Amino acid sequence: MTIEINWNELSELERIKYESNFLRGTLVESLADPITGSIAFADTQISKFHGMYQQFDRDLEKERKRQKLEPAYSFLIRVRIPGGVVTPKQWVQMDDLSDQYANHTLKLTTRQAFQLHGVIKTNLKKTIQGINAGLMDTIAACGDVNRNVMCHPNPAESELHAEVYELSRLISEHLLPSTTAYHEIWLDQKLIADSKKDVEPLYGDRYLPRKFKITIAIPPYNDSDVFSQDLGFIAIVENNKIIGYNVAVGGGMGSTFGIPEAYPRLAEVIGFCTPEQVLDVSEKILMVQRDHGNRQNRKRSRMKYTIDDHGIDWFKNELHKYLGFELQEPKPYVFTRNGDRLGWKKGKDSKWSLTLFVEGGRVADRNGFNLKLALREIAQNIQGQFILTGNQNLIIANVSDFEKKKVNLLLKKHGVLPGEISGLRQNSIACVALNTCGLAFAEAERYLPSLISKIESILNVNDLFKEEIVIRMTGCPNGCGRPYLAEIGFVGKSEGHYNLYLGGNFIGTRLNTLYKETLTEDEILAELTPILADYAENRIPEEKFGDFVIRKHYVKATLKGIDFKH
Ligand code: SRM
Ligand code: SF4
Repeated sequence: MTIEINWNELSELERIKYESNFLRGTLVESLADPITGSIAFADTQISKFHGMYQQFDRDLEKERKRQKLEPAYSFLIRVRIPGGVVTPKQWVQMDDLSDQYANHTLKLTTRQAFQLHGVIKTNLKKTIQGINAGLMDTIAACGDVNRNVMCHPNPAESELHAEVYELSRLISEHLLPSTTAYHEIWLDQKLIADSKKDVEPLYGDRYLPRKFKITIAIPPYNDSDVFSQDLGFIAIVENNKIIGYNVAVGGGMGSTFGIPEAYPRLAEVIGFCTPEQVLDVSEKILMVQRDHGNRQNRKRSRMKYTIDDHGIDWFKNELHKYLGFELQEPKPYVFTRNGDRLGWKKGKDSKWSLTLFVEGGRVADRNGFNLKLALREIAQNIQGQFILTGNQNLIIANVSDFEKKKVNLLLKKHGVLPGEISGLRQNSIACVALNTCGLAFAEAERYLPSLISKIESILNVNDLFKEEIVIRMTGCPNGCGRPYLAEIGFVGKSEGHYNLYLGGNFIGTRLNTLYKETLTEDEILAELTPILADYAENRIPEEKFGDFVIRKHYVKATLKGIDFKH
């Protein structure tokens, strides 16, 4: 029986996905079109499922318009790396590709993935082939599918961490789309003559209503912001063994100015499952969202809204029907922090790991601070692993005593061994924003470092330089740097103007609250100066900044996403 689809009721993307013939669209034709550096509109949507976004250089926008030229189109390519783990060889491969085809930088994202920026259309295929030659891929790194699966970032830390890393890989593989379009288009694998043979048993022919995100946390570290994800697993450890996972559903950061029905929301813990049930639970939660998510309005199509529209009890019941069994009662757990713990640490087998601060996740060589070169040489000289964290940082993991010395020497040689970094900067995240992000209203990655330097002057006066405070900035309300979980959050409103949010907590379990709107830099500093002075003077021992601003009534705690105001 065929079901009639009333396309008029659905978002335009639904038809594009349906008509794409399992993600083929007219990508081959678009790539071959020599007239333009862009691809057809429908292909810009379908290419996301293959791990790339069409963009243009926004710094050149006005000048190109003046010269009556089309925008300077290029693409970002996102590499799927479950758990963020790559070999040193793969690091070198990515470094090579960034120089050959991209803008000579690597971006380490907030979801433990690599991004290459500035790849022009004629280099797309070569770049994707290069990534695949390095045994990585970009499948489902973007699009209405399950995205890169995150987890606690250091499998070298202990057997428990290795176990969650392996699980993140398995979940990622299990939820991949099955279409062969990627292999045909990018890797020149044989065209399937009758593409009707393609089926998507999990996703169906219109895939998910919207993107879907998963992470796994191991308490006490909430280092991948488990409550910001559609689906979060919280490992429950007894006698040094993972006995299972609490299941949290319905997180998401995206919101929109002027649309109150689009808001950030924290995931809720709905139960507990055994390690053997994780794949099934992931699959069935994704299927509930596939079948019940909103396909009319993409502003309301994330799973967080499916849950708020139908209620958490409905969602749980529905999930239990799909599963054929019930989740157990959730187990107690405690988080003590989010963010990364920087510096050298000894892990299992007496091997060392260095968590290195990478400002804004941008790996580049600048003014004698040659991070990119240093990491390349390190990768050429050690075994072990390179691990991208969920906070845009990098762990050089699993190295011997001898290799540790080499790493330190190479960092020093290239000017990277940092002086002391403030507790604020250590806990900073900035999304990409300008010049590549088409949705940015304001700078983030290119601006936050200098704003932090100015806030550090205030911290110094108040003897707070070492105090760890979570600060995050995004260039628009979509929330790519998870700003609504920060103790100090900035969201770009227009060029040079930001909303200031206060009152997220240090453990990533509370949304922050709008404190002041549309501030310039001078206004930001003027607002923060007395609050930080008050904090230094009047906090109770061990009190974190985000808790202090609530206790002192600078803002009220946001208890539910639906109450979040811009
Ligand atoms: Fe994001 C869209 C960059 C993590 C929520 N995100 C975008 C795009 C692709 C802009 C676009 O659609 O044209 C950005 C590309 C900018 C560029 O030039 O690179 C972009 N997002 C990023 C990255 C690179 C930010 C970073 O600096 O690290 C992160 C890549 C992650 C990855 O490797 O997959 C990134 N994005 C996130 C996160 C954080 C997370 O996943 O933990 C969020 C918030 C969590 C969530 O999904 O709710 C996030 N991005 C969005 C949204 C809002 C989604 C929503 O529900 O409303 C958009 C816009 C959209 O989808 O319509 C978006
Ligand atoms: Fe772009 Fe907005 Fe995401 Fe920043 S938060 S990368 S400006 S979409």
